[in-house]
Amino acid sequence: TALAPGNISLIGVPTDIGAGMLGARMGPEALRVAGLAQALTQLGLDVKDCGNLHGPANPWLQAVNGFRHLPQVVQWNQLLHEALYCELQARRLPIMLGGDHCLAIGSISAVARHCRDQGKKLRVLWFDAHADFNTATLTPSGNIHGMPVACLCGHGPQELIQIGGHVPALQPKQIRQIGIRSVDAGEKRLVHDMGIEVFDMRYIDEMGMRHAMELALALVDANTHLHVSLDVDFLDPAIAPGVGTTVRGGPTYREAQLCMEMIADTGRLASLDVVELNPALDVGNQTAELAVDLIESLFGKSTLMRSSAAKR
Ligand code: Z70
Ligand code: MN
Ligand code: MN
Ligand code: MN
Repeated sequence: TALAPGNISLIGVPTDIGAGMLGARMGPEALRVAGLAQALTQLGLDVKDCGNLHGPANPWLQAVNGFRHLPQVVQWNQLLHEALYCELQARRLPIMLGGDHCLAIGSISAVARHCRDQGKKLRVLWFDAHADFNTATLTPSGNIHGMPVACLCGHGPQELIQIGGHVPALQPKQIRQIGIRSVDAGEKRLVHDMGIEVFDMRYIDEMGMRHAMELALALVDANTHLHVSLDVDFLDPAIAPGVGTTVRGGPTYREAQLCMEMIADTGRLASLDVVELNPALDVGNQTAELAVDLIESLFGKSTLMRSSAAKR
């Protein structure tokens, strides 16, 4: 199987502007300290670290009309949208080092724009404990990291939903959510009504991660751009304590590795967000190290030359 393209760009997005807790702004450095660039280089990839984007500071204010820090979230996402779109146009595979999950509005809108330019199909795999489908009226917190999927699907403030120039940036049928286990009441209804395909923990318990991933990756073909948005709180808190909102009962190390390996096998990974890592809450740097470990698998580290029988 083909591996992902060989030119990687790391884009640091050091912000916690959309989160309910401070600290995710340190995520990019923790991933660098955990050796992300070196690990990818060892796999034979050409890695360029673009450094960090510089957006507004976190003013730590109350929500206004259902949104906390909306103007700052808009600025960060506009910056990221442009930076990422440039890397994609330069035919590089960008990895967003987050930063809280609100950054997916900027990243995925840029990926969607790139796919429209190139006539590519887009598939977004959203690994998260949360559905991140809140709106101003549904949100219990006003934190915009709980809203990126809704915004990408056209439900959100004008300034955020129009960032890619095309509203909505994304169709619900382009998204698969995996690992979901904490969804707010109103949010549940909306995710259902939008028709998002969700492989929640109940599904994974009953059917297994392999089956969930086979379906999540169904119909991915040579003309598909695969975007992975990895919220570290997807993982069980026993292995990933360094996140702001831990939810127990997440995937194990083995299940998470399998997800990454099955994605690597498609050879279609074309962009990646790694978000919500909060080094202030981590034990040592173990969650960042785990993220690097999983990213290595995503880029084919553990993939042996497998017979077609073993693959099936
Ligand atoms: C909750 C909210 C959330 C991430 C927490 C939590 C959302 N549904 N997302 N951590 N990554 O406030 O909207
Ligand atoms: Mn491309
Ligand atoms: Mn999230
Ligand atoms: Mn989450």
